[in-house]
Amino acid sequence: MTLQAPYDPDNIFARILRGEIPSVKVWEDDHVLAFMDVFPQSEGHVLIISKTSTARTLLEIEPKALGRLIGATQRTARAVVKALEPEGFQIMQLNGEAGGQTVFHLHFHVIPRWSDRAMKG
Ligand code: DGP
Repeated sequence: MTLQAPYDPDNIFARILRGEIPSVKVWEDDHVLAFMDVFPQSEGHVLIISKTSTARTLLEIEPKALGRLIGATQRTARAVVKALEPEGFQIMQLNGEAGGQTVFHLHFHVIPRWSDRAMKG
């Protein structure tokens, strides 16, 4: 699948947004949703997505929606750090199949990390 493929309205995250697939929500507002990753790379791995943008990758999202998504990612990281007190964290954002992306609704990962716990993924 190329980076330019059209947005699939039945991708997993679109279905989560429509409530067709359950998710463990961390928080949401009118523009963004943060929810737990079902295949976590560490305890507290959270995904953040836009509710309004149908961008598949970082290349497509318009600046205002991107700003909201980045702001939500920072708020999520703060909440995860407060709750779990990791020694560090990773922000991950993958684009295209060759870039490791598996769900084609743009998303950011917040992945807490501890030096004494093996990294998954
Ligand atoms: P990426 O590889 O960047 O496209 O990440 C997609 C992430 O989505 C991956 O870490 C696993 C997660 N994921 C896949 N299916 C589901 C699902 O049905 N529910 C939730 N909560 N996460 C999912």
